[in-house]
Amino acid sequence: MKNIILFGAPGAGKGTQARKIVEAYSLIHFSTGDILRSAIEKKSKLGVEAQKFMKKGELVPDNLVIGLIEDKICANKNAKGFIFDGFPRTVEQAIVLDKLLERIEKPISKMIRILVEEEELIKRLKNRAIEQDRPDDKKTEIIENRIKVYLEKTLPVAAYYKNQNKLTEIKGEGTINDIFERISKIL
Ligand code: B4P
Repeated sequence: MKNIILFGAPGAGKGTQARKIVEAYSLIHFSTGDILRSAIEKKSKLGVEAQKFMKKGELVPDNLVIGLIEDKICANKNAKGFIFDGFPRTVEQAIVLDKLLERIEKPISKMIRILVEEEELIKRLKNRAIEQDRPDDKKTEIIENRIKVYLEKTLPVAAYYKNQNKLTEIKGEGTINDIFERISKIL
């Protein structure tokens, strides 16, 4: 079983690459961002709560996000593996994920961190605002806050997996296919 975490700043291309990996390697895609956006669309209890944080570019609280992962892992115990896209985003989330995977004896195989310069991230997210109409991409202040939150709360997760010798970093600039090739070499 391969359990891979795709890691990077907002707009680094996690979702874009995760979709390609899932297709090529038949892994299960777990994107907390997609799940939360779908909950917002359905106006579920989770969605109403998550929207308050996402529209400001803040992280959704751990207690709301952690329940999602438990359900998904328990429902797919015999899968070939998972691609975790946008999760874990805090060290607390990483600790819970490790414990859950330990229970089924299928630990994280690798974290792949996609490195992209801040100027390029902002450019991509502004383009995405036009293409996909995502409210958290629309204002420069919100994008900047998401990058700040990433640096403060999410970046320590890379150090957490580096300590476990599971971190690999790749350059995330170039064409989508170039980056996919870099990831494929690692996988
Ligand atoms: P996410 O849905 O995870 O999205 P993201 O970080 O903004 O973007 P991603 O890196 O996936 O970029 P993409 O491939 O789309 O998070 C959204 C929000 O949800 C968070 O801010 C947070 O509030 C909340 N949330 C999610 N998970 C959470 C958790 N675990 N805990 C708490 N809160 C959580 O690429 C971006 C754009 O670039 C696209 O338009 C794409 O087409 C383009 N692009 C990609 N690769 C490119 C390339 N090589 N060249 C040019 N453009 C490229």
